[in-house]
Amino acid sequence: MSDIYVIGDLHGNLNAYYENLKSLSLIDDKGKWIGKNCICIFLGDILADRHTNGIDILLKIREIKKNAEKNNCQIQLISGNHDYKALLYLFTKSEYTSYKGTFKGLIEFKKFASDDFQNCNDFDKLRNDSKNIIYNMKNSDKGKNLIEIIKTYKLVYRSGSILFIHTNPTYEILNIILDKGIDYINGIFNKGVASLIHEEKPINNSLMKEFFYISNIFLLGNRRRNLPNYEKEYIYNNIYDIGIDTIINGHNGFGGLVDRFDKLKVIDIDYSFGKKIGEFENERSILKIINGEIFIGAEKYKISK
Ligand SMILES: [Mn+2]
Repeated sequence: MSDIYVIGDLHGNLNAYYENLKSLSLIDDKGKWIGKNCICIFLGDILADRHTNGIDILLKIREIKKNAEKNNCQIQLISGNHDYKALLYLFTKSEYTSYKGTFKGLIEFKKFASDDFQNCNDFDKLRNDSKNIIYNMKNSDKGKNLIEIIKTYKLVYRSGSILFIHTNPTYEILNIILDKGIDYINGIFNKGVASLIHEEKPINNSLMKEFFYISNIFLLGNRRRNLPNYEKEYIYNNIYDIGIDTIINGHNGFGGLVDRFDKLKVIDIDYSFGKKIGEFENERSILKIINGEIFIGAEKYKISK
């Protein structure tokens, strides 16, 4: 089994990106990829979050991807609720946020806006320029690179017996994984994102209905707490029966082992939600799995099997 490195919620903070990757020895001081023979998973909440460098982070991830592949490493990118809201903001007319302060990062799409909006500091107003923003994204090198990496977002990733998702595992998320399977879910998500980006009116067809249905279960229907006891037995046992014994997520800010049910563990690696900026040693949202052993957080404390 390859070693696995996981980076939790970066909230659009480029410094947190550098510090987290450096502390896992995945990049050097210049940001160049130095990891070998591993899987590196970003757990989402990069775009449209509290800081305004999400686009830069995604472009960095696209850049390191090439060197990572040369070193026999895979980069996996999982969508958070904020990344998904960025897509809704740009490519649909639907409501995209109710908590304004936490979506500050949307303003960075100004990079692709027309001249009239270059001094705009209100992302609600900036949305009026979305036609130009999309046009300029599709017709600039930077924008094309951004679209390319956005199209690689997944909703869920599995490596061996470990499942990676953005939010805490709700009953609905685990049930749809049992029902549809991981490849199917990611397939719908990838096709849906591509359709949002590339088609003029992608909304009213069965693919898009299913895309929104599945995305909402993973990213908007979240209950920000652990599964209540009455929901655990059936769903955890069935998840364990398909070979999954560990679920790793970000999003909640619980930080650490949050649940253990028989042989199934749920681990949250978001240490910076709502309170910290994620730049400092004790705020890192990271986890590594070396030779099957799990080490979590800034102290890299080991979780017993
Ligand atoms: Mn989140």
